[in-house]
Amino acid sequence: MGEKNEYSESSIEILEGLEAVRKRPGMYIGSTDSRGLHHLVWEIIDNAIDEAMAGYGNKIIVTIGNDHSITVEDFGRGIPTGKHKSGIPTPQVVYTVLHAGGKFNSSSYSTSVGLHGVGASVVTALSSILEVTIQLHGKKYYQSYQNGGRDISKLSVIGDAVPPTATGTKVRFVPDKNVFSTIEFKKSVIAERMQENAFLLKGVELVLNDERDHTTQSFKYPEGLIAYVKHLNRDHAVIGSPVAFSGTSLDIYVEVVFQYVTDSYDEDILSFANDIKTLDGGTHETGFRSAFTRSFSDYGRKYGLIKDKDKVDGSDYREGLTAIVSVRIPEKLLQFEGQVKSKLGTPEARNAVEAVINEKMAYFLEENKEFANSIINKAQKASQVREAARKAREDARSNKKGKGDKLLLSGKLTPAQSKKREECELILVEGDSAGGSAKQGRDRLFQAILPLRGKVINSEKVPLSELMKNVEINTIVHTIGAGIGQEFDVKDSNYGKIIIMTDADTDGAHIQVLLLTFFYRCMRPLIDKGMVYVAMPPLYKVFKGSGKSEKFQYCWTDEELEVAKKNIGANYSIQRYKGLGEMNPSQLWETTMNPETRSLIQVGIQDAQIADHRVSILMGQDPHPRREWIDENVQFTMEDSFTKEGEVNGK
Ligand code: 1YM
Repeated sequence: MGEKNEYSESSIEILEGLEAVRKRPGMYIGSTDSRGLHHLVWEIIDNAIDEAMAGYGNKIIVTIGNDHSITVEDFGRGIPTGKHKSGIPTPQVVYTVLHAGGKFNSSSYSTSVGLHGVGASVVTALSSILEVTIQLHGKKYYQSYQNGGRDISKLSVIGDAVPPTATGTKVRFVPDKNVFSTIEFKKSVIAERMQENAFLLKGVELVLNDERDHTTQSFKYPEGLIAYVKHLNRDHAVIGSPVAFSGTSLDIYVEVVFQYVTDSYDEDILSFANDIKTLDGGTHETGFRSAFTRSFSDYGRKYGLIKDKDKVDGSDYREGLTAIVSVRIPEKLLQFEGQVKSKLGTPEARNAVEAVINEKMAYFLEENKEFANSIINKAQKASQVREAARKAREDARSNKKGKGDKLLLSGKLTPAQSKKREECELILVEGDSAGGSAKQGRDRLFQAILPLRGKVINSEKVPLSELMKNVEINTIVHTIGAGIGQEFDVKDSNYGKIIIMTDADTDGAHIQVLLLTFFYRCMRPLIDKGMVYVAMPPLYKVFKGSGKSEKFQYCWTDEELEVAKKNIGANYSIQRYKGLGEMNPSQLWETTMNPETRSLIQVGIQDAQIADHRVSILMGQDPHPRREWIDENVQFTMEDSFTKEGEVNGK
């Protein structure tokens, strides 16, 4: 192979002229719109990235000029300035000779393996000017290619390197405005790509200057992929810190980082092969999935957490998972698939990833039993929801004769008249008697009433597959009509608001907690979208005089009661409402259901999480502390845990 530079200089194949590129730019960069324009930037940046990845230079500076130029500067070895075997200076070969198939860059993990495919000369062909400045051997070299590479200056020394030991490459180009439909570079597009590269190039600083608005952004992540996962999960509630593994197997270096979130069912797996994003996954991702599943299920079986009858599958372990899988594969093994080469084909990558995960994950789970147990528990719930969803779909299919029939599953639902689903409200009412008042008092145009008899089943104690057998839950699921669990699609909801209306007492609080837990676990998008509310019946009615008086006031809190007492004067009486049933239909409408006068509390994700957590604690083995605890702590009044937003107290 000889010395590196010699090798590179002699391995360039000359295949085509730049004329071909100028004639049919789309063939080389995909399109001549904004996307194609940015392709030019990636070509140049990728060369700088390759150099940093090979271990040369720890900073890359990109500048968007206010003259429609882009400048990329790195502090690597500098493109060799000697003559290529063809007699042409190497930089000129790099920037004016189309190459295909020939290996440009000898670093063993190079990204430039015909992926970004086309090479820097394409940028020259589609630019009015491209200039390269190289610092090497204590000198500063310069060459320019103008007019799509038709006019080429001599490669010349224009001064000394500063400092004399400095090395690196700087390229500036201005895209040809006659080629592109736009020559406006988009800061956000460039920044996003640079940030992604910075996560992968642990510790290398990528700086983006924009001369148009005098801004500078810097991306540098000594934590690498760990920082990437944190970044991806930045707006989520996470479980613990990211977990990171790395190791080498079959000559392939594997790095995996993952972290779970509690506020999403989605799995978000990003994969990279030699720092190229593999949007369509491939063998490394397959290896990750299978080893990940296997590690958890081996552990679960070993400790008797998972039984053979459990139908936990891989996707259940990946609910709420954010993961990055990155492999470095020697060039000779690297192979991509698919039209856009966005899928890794290297078969060894699967085995390598599996080997690394199997080994490291087994240790990790043993050493972090609490985490392991909680994820297995979570996966079991996910599998139950999946199973329940499947059953529900089957039931719906066998029951459904025509559209809308699923609503008839509940004999108790009093539907709303409006066909505009988003304006309709489903009011879940505790008890048949309050349900009766609510039916009479409601606005039949948009309010549907579903009375819930007795306690809603406790979704913590009962497997979710059983949950669907519970009449109340089953009725709710079919009434909302949007599925359950992973199958849930909020777009199909028959209602824009789901309102939980219970008595303001312990049992009512209990029902609220159970329903919220159910929505949180099984219909989370309803909560994410702020469609779940808790109704607030008043606690008191204060009358002037003995109680027959026309003058009275409803109070929702003790503070309001105090104010009301003062307003009314010395002679008052107070009625304390113990349940919705104590109100007649018109009182119920006026105080709790009429959008003009009612108080609703919009349930936020945190409230639901708190409810979920409470259920987990409360519904454990020992029943005794339960009621006590609920009495003391669960007062779903406005002062408590609910976020008070959306509609509040219209009085
Ligand atoms: C702003 C763009 O292109 N940097 C860059 C490119 C090269 C090298 C270093 C380099 C590579 C090698 C040896 C090698 C390239 N060299 C060639 C070729 N920044 C930018 N930095 N020495 C220097 O791969 O062995 C092509 S790219 F082929 F001329 F060696």
